[in-house]
Amino acid sequence: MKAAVLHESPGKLQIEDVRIDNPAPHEVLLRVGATGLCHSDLHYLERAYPLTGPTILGHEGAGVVEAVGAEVTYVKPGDHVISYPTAFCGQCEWCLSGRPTLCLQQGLTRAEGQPPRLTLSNGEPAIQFVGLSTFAEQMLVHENALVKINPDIPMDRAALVGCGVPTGVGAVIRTARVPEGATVAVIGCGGVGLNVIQGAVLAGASRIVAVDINDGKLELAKQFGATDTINNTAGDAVQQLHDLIPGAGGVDYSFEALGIKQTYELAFALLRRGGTATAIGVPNGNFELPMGEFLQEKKFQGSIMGSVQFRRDLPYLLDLYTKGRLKLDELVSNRIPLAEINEGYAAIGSGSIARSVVVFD
Ligand code: COD
Ligand code: ZN
Ligand code: ZN
Repeated sequence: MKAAVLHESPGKLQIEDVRIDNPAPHEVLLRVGATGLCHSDLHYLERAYPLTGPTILGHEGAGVVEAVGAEVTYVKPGDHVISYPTAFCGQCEWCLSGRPTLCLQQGLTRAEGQPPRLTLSNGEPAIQFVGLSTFAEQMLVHENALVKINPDIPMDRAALVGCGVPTGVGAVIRTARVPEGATVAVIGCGGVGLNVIQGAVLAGASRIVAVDINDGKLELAKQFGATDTINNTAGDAVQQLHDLIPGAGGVDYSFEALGIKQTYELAFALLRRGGTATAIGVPNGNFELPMGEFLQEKKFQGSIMGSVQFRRDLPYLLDLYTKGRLKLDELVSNRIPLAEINEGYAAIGSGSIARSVVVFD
């Protein structure tokens, strides 16, 4: 099968022939239908991340089951599924306390000494990114990384529910649990930030202020439900917020959906007394917060994969889509073949792109 391999970081993806193994007892072989270009993979292409070997990236995907291991009972060939990066072991303290996105993920990958799931044509094993590697025609994953979906949902839209949609919506409704009527600011209105905005709409936020450096992305933000926009290259964003909501002192909830020091610090600076900042991005370095403001009960917290329980929440999100309460069609700006994946990433900053999706025939 063909797959997009990263040999060094920073670097470009190379399309290569890769051998995929047969399913072990608890594994499932998938034919990938579609996979989204999330910024988290781009961090590996752009920043110097230590790779332990040639890596097949991609973590936002949907597909059809081709074969299952001897012990698999959850799915059968022909089922449509979405994969999720935080597979659950079902036995650790976090799984058992209802927080599977924090699972230690023990025993879900192949043990040392077992044949690798993925092998390059020169015989070298390929690293499987977060146990998935969706930038490929096929995937071999643990059954606990999958959720079954209604086969009527188109693959390109289903793929986005494998990361961007739950990461953004979940940060609002599961991690921060934003109450009705609260004011919200969202920094970074890309594939994930637009879904934070959708989450804030679902939560019944009274004001949803979108912050971005790109006017095109701010236009998209309005289409997804932002009530106000701030271009933070056009003057101090904190002052612009105070002008938009006079006398409030900031917002109740802010969300960082990019992953740089400046936007981490901005997320905290946009808060009013008692407010909560939720960071989704991984910062490119350490950041500083004014410690005195913690005496005003301001909070700063992280969110991974929207804190969702994916076999409960992904079908819920697809149900909202089916009922017209969640926008997925509008998220897919561009459909491309795997061979154009580097060009797809080069276009991620374009104002008209919400998400580019690789589709397979
Ligand atoms: N200020 C405000 N907005 C900015 C700035 C800035 N200085 N610079 C860029 N932006 C905007 C861009 O114009 C764009 O609209 C947006 O930020 C970024 O959008 P995308 O589409 O490039 O990125 P996403 O939405 O795909 O990804 C955002 C993440 C936060 C998920 C990602 O960057 C990240 O940090 N991932 C690591 C964390 C992780 O692994 N999460 C779980 C899986 S995703
Ligand atoms: Zn992602
Ligand atoms: Zn676990």
